[in-house]
Amino acid sequence: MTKRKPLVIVTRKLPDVVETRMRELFNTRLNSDDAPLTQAGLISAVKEAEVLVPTVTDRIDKAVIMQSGDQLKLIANFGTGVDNIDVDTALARGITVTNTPGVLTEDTADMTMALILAVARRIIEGSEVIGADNSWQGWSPTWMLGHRIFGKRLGIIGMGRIGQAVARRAKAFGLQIHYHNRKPVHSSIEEQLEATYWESLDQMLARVDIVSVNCPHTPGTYHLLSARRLKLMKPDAIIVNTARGEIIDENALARMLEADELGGVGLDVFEHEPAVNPRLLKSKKSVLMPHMGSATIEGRIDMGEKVIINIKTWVDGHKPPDRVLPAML
Ligand code: 8YV
Repeated sequence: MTKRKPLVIVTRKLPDVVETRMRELFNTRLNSDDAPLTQAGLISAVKEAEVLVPTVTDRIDKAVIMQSGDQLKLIANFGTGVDNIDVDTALARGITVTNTPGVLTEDTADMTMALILAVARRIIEGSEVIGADNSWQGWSPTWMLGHRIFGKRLGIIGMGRIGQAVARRAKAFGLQIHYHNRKPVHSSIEEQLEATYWESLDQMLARVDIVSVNCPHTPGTYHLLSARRLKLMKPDAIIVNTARGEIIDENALARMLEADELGGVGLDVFEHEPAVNPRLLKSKKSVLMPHMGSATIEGRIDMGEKVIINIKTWVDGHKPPDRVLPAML
């Protein structure tokens, strides 16, 4: 007996191998021109789909979920962060939500280190001096000086998979690892990373030279780096964010950069993506990236594979492995 194939609607273009496999397994509707769906487009999708595969660019809010048909049973997010989905409303309607944890850990940690180095060592500014028409006037002992990272203190906010992957890399670069988390990590991990736990984020912020944001965006972490907290930091401190823009009060951050109250920032994510605060754009001390933390072909294929496994397990009548549970939010 051949199994019925559920209608799976995918909101964005995914790597070819992922799309090919999805087509083999499911009745898959793809978005080959990759144009993001409007809210109205998302509503029509949830009226029809049994499984919706959204990404960070889709706002699956209460209004969307409340208009879904009874056939919608699974939202299999292509991405780890689920702040684009009203998970509580979905769960209350009996819709399972899954994500893709683990497979973008190393790539995101690499991007974090890249931003730390880019800001501290002025990599982008230096590269722009040569640029297409080489305006370099020659070497000078006092020109283009950045800051050494070896021996400095790194404060990681959020010591989950990505935070720990950042810590492993940072330790190899000679940084001292400090972290703030809801609770301390296992003592064996702390020992291995020689990491110091700070229950008080305020106290950690005042003492570190570099801050890396690696926690999820939840109601509890919205503007965790508020104007007040940003002011606690050393005036030459660097902040790097590869998590979600909403965790930092972006206006307050821009104001402090303008006032020369921070050493620099490296941002891969923004509060109102894809819009970027014009004041951040103007700052010479900012390195800005268009949400590329997990942008490797390997990572995106692995994410697709996770989405497929979650859907396939559900089709086969089992609990998908990467279910998002209320305790995680
Ligand atoms: C993804 C991310 O590219 O997985 C996440 O949470 O932030 C990104 O790296 C994006 O979310 C895909 O939906």
